[in-house]
Amino acid sequence: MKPHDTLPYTQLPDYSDAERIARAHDFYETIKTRRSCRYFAPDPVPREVIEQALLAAGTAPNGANHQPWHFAVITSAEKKAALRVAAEEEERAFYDGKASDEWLDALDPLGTDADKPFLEIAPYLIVIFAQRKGGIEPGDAKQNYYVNESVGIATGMLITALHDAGLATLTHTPNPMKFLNELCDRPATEKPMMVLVVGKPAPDATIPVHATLKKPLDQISSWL
Ligand code: IYR
Repeated sequence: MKPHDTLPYTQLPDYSDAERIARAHDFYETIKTRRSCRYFAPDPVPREVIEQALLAAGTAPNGANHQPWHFAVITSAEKKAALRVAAEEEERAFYDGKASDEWLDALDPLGTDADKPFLEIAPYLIVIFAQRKGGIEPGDAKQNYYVNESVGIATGMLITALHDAGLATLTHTPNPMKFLNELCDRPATEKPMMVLVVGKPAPDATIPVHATLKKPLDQISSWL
């Protein structure tokens, strides 16, 4: 390594192997109950939960530590309604012709369609933007690196943090998403990546059986 400013890395607890194994099992038990939820309760959720989850997301590994993300948190009924109108218009085009038959067949077991009432029911819509340019200091316009990877990891950590707080989420991806820049007052240099719908699940929420079928370890990994 070349000389650079350093600090000792002492924050990781030195668990025993048994503790590590137990914790790995416990975490899997927690995270395996995460589901994409399409039925939300209108109940309010404290803003502090969202703030802490966003701070957790902001610790994600990323290119050159430029942290190339922005989270626009929509809470106003007017903005949610406007987002729903725009998203449903695009979803109608998608489901009524733009999407290939193969794509629609793949979505069939999820039961999704162009109706997105949850966009007005859930207490929070977090619109996630990727910054192609930025850097570390506010106002910087440097090149950012590994932007999609960085924002993808941060989004995964955000979903995980919200799940850990007992909240349901849905990654919603209207296509195309350009309308989100204006709606959220974000510059054209930022690319909207997805809308994360956040809240409590409705008491009668259901999940598609299809979504519960997870590939076993021997299919998702190889050991060399
Ligand atoms: N964006 C659409 C379609 C959609 C696409 C995939 I791939 C999904 O896993 C789910 C939905 C929608 O939100 O309905």
